[in-house]
Amino acid sequence: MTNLMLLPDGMRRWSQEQGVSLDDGYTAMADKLIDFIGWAKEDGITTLYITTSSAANFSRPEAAVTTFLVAFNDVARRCHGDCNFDFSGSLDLVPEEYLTELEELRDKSDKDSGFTLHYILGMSLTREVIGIFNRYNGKIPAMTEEILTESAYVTKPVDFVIRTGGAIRMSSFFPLMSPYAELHFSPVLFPNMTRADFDRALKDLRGRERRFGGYPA
Ligand code: GPP
Ligand code: MG
Repeated sequence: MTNLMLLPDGMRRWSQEQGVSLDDGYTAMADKLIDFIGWAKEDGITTLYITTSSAANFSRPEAAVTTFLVAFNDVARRCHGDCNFDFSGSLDLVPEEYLTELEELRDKSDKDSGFTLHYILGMSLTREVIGIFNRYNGKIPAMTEEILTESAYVTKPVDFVIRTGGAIRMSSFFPLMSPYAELHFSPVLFPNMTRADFDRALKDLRGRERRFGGYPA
């Protein structure tokens, strides 16, 4: 039971390199995501989290925001029949029409497929924590780890994270309750990612000694 979080980065640069539009870059991302989902399934990953946006991404020009929203909804539409589809995040940032479709796809998706695809939209640690505080403020005697966990954008600890596109940082994509997630940073622009790159990333991540704060076994 291994879960994986993917931060697909590098579409704007890929579009520039290829001399194509940003829309075409995100279409290439969508096609690659379909491949990636297949690789993850073949590799025994049981849940794939995809960070589809940070809260800050919504301050991009409107056309660029529409481009990424359209591309991710397209992927969910294409694969919801073969997976249990779910999503979470700063949903107040997401225009209604996209959310409504994601809800329909979630409800229609194959709950018993044994593979979960989970989008996190509008990621932001500050929004996440402030949202949880405001939901419970004055209603509970004290915050507990259980309440924090069940309210987080990602409620299960993430095992592995892959970020493509060359940046060695998490930006605001860190899953709040996953302090021991193993991180792999790939220089490859996401639309260029190959099965060999995926295998290399998983080999690296699976080879790590995970100690969860303890001494080696
Ligand atoms: C960023 O690519 C990708 C998204 C908007 C998806 C969520 C963001 C992550 C970083 C996971 P981009 O359009 O920013 O391309 P580039 O990195 O080339 O500027
Ligand atoms: Mg980027």
